[in-house]
Amino acid sequence: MSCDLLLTGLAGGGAVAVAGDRIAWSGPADELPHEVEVGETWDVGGRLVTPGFVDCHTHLVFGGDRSGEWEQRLAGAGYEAIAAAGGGIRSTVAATRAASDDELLSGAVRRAATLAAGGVTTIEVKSGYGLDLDTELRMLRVARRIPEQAPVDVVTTFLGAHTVPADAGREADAYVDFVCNEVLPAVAEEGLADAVDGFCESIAFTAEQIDRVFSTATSLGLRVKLHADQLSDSGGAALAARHGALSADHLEHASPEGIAELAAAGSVAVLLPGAAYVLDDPNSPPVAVLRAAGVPLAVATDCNPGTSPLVSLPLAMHLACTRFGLTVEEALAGVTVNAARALGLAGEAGTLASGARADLVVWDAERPAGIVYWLGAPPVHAVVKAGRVVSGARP
Ligand code: DI6
Ligand code: FE
Repeated sequence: MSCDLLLTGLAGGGAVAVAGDRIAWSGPADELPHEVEVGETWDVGGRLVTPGFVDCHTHLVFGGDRSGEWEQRLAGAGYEAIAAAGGGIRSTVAATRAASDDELLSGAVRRAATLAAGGVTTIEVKSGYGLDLDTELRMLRVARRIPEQAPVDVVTTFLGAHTVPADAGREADAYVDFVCNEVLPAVAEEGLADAVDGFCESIAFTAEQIDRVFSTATSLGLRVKLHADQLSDSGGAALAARHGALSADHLEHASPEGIAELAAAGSVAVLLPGAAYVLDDPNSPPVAVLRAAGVPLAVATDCNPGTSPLVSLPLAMHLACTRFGLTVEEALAGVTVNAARALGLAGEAGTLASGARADLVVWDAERPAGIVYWLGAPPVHAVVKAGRVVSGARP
């Protein structure tokens, strides 16, 4: 075995060998097989090295800005009332349709680069602010181009069932027909999405409507995931489980029965504390019930212009610990191994196991808490993406 780069001197005495864009070996330094031929050696000086972080739930591609809406909420207006009055998601839909591809791409790249500066090397990006055929396809094409300009891999998710658009006087059922019969087949035909998501909520779609979207997705060979039980118990967790979802996300109001079904289906629970924080939602996901059921927990930013304008995954980890009661170790697993699993990338991302993509972060910290407790300045020392040092210097 030979490797191009050997990282030694990791906190805890570990070493990681990188060959090409893959991890060749990792483990205690004194167990490095003698036959390994080492190219360059990099002594990281006792620093913590983690897998590159995976942000497994974002809405990075959008037009416009909702800071005015946020000010309205500061003055007492409710999120659901703003949505019902035609603001909220629909205002971002109007701005996204009006934006050019270049405008959409430059905003998304700026946010992706900010996430990357906080240790993220893989990002899931959803559509859902187009809600017409052309703009949904444009959003996904733009998302796929983010890696041309930021050092991240992107996984795309089609979220046509985000809300019923204001135009064409469409009723929810007719809009769901349009998504199933016209948009989803076009998305699948062009290979633009890795998964399909929906917003199952009183202000969006019923479980029966999402059920139809998911059945269509499955028939087209696409895995599903769901915005489930965020604002109310809409039966989202059970619906996700019934379709073998990769993940059910939010879950503030999920029932114990729904959680038992998620556990049986092997779905990941993606916790999104940024949205709970920004909406000042006093409800937390039932973390103790999820833990007891053995549901893997992931943590993501939910970066979106309405409910979570958050571009730091370490800050999402911090909020998951302080607001949702996760331990630091759970938060770390939540942005690595479990986040990768929520994207169908187990073994490929979010792990230092041999064979995985060589995405690594060297932290100016000796222990995970040294990453998570900082607010606003993630202590990234260097980032290795697919075997190449993309930020920070090595001696
Ligand atoms: N993710 C979403 O898609 C919705 N809430 C959430 O947490 C709405 C996002 C928005 O208001 O634009
Ligand atoms: Fe979301």
